[in-house]
This record gives sequence, C-alpha cells and structure tokens, in this order.
Amino acid sequence: QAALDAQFDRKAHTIRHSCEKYNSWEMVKTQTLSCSVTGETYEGWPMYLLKMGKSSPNKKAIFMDCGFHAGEWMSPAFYQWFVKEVTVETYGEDTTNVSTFFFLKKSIKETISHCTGTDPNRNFNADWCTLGASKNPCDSTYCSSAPESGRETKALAYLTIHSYSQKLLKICIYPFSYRIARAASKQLASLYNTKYTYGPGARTIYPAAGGSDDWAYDQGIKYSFTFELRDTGRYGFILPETQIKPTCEETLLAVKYIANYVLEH
Ligand code: ING
Ligand code: ZN
Repeated sequence: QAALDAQFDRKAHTIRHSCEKYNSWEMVKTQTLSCSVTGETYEGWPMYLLKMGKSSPNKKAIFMDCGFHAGEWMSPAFYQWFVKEVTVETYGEDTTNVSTFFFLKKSIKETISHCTGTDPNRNFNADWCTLGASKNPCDSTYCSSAPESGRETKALAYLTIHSYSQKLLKICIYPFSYRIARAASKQLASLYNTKYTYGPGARTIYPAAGGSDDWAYDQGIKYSFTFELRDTGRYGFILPETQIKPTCEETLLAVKYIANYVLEH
C-alpha cells in the first residue's frame, strides 16, 4: 500500500508540476521555451529542465540551478520569478540573439538509515569529499558513497542559487570573475541597498569540495558563480514572505548583469 501511495503521490506531483503547464504558453509554439524531464531523483520524483531562448548548436548558453537544498526556500522562489520576468520581457520579440538559459530544479536527499542523506552540493566530481564534506550519512554535508557520474553541460556560465548569507561566490582563477562579482553585487545593491560580500568561495564562505560550481569550472565553463541570497541571519532560511519580492528583484539585476557580461565577452 505504501508503495502504491508513493506512486500515486508522484503521479499527482507530475500532473501538477510537469512540463504540461508550459505547453499552452505562446513561447512554446515559437520554440523559445522548452521543458523536459531530465531524470528522476532518488525517490523517483521527476527533475525538470527548462530552456529559454531559441537553441542552436553553437549558441552561447547560461545554466542556472535552483533548489539544490530543500530548506533554502528563496532559491526556487527566485527560479519562478526569473522565468516569469524573462518570458514576459522577451515575449513577442525576435529572440534570436537572446541566450539560452537552462534550469534544473532538484533536491536529492536519499535517506539512509533514518538520516537525511546526500548533499547534492557535495556530490559533484570535483575533489570529491576531500574538504568541507562528510562521509557520514547522518551529517548534512554527506558526500554520498561515490561522486555523481557527470552530466554534460556546454554552457558559457554556470549559476547556482542558494541561501542565505548575501554572498556572491566565484571561481577565482579568472581575474575577470572578481570584477564581475563586484559589479554584479553593486547592481544588486542599487535597488534596496542589500549588501553582498563577494570573492572566492573558500575564503568568502567556507572551503567545501564537490560543489557544482567547481565541477562546472572543471568542465571548462569559464564563469561559475554561487549566489547566497538574503538575509545575513536574522531570519536565515525562513525569510518572511514580505522579502520574497524584493529579494527576487534585486537578484535578477545581478543575474542579468552576469548574463550580459559573459555574452558580450
Ligand atoms: N551554500 C553552499 C553549500 O553548499 C557552497 C556554499 C558553494 C559550498 C559552492 C561549496 C561549493 O554549502 C549553501 N547555502 O548551501
Ligand atoms: Zn544551498
């Protein structure tokens, strides 16, 4: 019965959240929006990928993931805001010069002996489980028994959205990335004066191996940024509803800045 219930739940979930909801959108007909299921989570929930903009073989693309960590509520909220804003803005335009954005919403938390299981941001094949990660399934930074076998991403930039602490983390090899992080943080602050700190992850937040940002960088993706959205600890993960809209608005400015920069350079 439990298995049947789970199957039913997944089915209901799929109906409510599947790509179907996008199918009536005009942008789907003009092929500037496409949604697909890319796989499933440990528990069997579908994972979706949304592509925005006309795709063509050598097109510059930006990949963004939201909702890696189930408890970071602002991240999927930003995803929804972003999709709404970008589709409204580009609606009816000739989007041939607009980059393609990819989204993957996922939060894998495989349960091992009553413990919460794998932290997806410690499970990438990038110095896997060497630093800031745990081999104990009961720790929140559990890196799992093996690194994830790689997915292919041929993007120009990789953005991963987390919360909280108001930080913009970048991969440090390219000197430009520091300037981009500074300028993007400035853009973000221009709206509500929300102050971000920025810099390499290991120094700005804490060292941790197996993150998607490092993995993306190792894949040859030149620009790789991790956002830590509002706030700095007063509400933490449970940001009050009144802050959802301003957080989305300011974050969008920074994401747009990065997108424009990397597409022009
Ligand atoms: N922060 C990230 C985390 O996974 C991070 C910070 C980014 C670590 C990139 C490693 C690599 O811990 C949150 N809030 O999840
Ligand atoms: Zn996170």
